[in-house]
Amino acid sequence: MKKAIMLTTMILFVVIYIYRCNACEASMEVKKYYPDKDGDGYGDANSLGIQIRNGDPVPDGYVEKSGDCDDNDPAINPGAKAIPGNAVDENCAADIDGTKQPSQSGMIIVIVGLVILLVLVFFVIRWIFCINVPYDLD
Ligand SMILES: [Ca+2]
Ligand SMILES: [Ca+2]
Repeated sequence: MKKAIMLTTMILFVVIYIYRCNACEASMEVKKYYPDKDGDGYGDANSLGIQIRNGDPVPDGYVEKSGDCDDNDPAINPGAKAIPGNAVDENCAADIDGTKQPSQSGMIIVIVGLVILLVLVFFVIRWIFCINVPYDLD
């Protein structure tokens, strides 16, 4: 009987300990919040944000989402629809009306891909037509 009481006590202790640890970890989790001056639901993209523990009150004017490239205009945010031809980046895509140029590394990858494709096409054509190109012209 004494062993059963001790075992039950130990199990109860472990269950309480695990429950408290999980509750403690949940309250220690933090989220970032960003200032949203224009109230469109997207925080200032240039802000580092503030960290708030789960359950703690979020200050007024702060939101979870970031990425607002113009936090003074509620019509401009990552969720807005792009309007072509007006020279304004409405959806904060850093692409004003499709004028974004591909990056230099992207261009290099495209060029290398084209060279590899041309070499493959050359060998396939050569194989199809059985062209014997003499390598040693002596
Ligand atoms: Ca905003
Ligand atoms: Ca636009």
